[in-house]
Amino acid sequence: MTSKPTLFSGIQPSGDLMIGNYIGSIKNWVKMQDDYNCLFSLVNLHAITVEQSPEALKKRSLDFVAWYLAAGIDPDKSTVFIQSHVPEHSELAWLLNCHTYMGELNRMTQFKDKSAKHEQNINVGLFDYPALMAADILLYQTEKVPVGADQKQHLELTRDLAIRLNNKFERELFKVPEPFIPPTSAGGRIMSLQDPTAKMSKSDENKDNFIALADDRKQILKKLKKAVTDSGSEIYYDLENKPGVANLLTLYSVISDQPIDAVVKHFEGKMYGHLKIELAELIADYLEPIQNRFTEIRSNETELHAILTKGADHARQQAQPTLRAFQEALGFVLR
Ligand code: ATP
Ligand code: LTN
Repeated sequence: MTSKPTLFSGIQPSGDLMIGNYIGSIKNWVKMQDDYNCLFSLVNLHAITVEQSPEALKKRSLDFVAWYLAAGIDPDKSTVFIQSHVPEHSELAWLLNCHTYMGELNRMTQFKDKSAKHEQNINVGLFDYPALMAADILLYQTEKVPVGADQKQHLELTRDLAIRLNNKFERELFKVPEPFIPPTSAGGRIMSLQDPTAKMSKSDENKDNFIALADDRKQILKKLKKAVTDSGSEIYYDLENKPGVANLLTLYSVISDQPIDAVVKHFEGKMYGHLKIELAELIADYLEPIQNRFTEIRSNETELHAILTKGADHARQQAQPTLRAFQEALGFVLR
């Protein structure tokens, strides 16, 4: 067994993986890979809380795993797996359901947002999404969870559940996990290109709102040229009054690995148009090698399946002791 602390994170195979997902989470996964016992999951049980086309879901699942690897996740260091391959996630989710209050789930803003967006399909899974997410995390005695700012509330619920159950059963059933969320100025919340007051989302119907990891140079330039900026013409960082420009500066800063101040200085006396064009080139140059690796990795499905099988076996091994200990605490007769 490893002595490194455990880190867990996941992404739903919905929509087109985009730059916000990369900056808010995957980029940090890669950085933290050496210091933690990492598990990175493709959370398909979460994805079906909104309607998915089965063929698209299947293709996209392998695409996303290939993007993880292309971005720098090393399957020899980290456990990469598909959530549904490890049935312990669903099992623990049920046990947690019986300790999660309706009132707690009712307060979740993601549930409110998604119910408004999918009025015809407000299913029980969508409501219960955070209990499954808590199961993902608690199953592995996770200490760190690198995610974007939109997941903060779900992580607080996960922590509350861990504390509640440890107290109730008077033993340390679960580690209480810490979120790892970059500040907004460092990419914790990348905003939509057309509406910089809303979060960038990979399932957005309007693809002009996000830069997909698969977008080519021409598409990136077109999307950025169309990006909504703010009144005035001076380039400086003001999240409240100039959210559009602040978002572009944040993207520039994170991708070029320079502090925002240096980026603002670089654009002193220049126009919004300069910022957009330079940013497009920067992102296209950054994504190009990742896209090339993606194409290569994605072309070998046998290898992808082998990585996922090994990942699922490894994850199951790590999950079982925690699940059994909780079943024991609940008074289940163990087999
Ligand atoms: P969907 O639109 O399908 O709900 P999403 O784009 O919100 O998807 P998720 O699968 O929910 O993506 O999240 C994957 C990871 O990306 C999470 O860690 C999430 O916090 C992060 N993330 C999502 N959107 C952003 C964003 N705009 N800025 C920074 N991080 C983000
Ligand atoms: N809800 C997350 C995806 C997710 C997740 C997790 C993230 C599901 N389970 C466990 C971190 C840890 C989202 O990004 N929407």
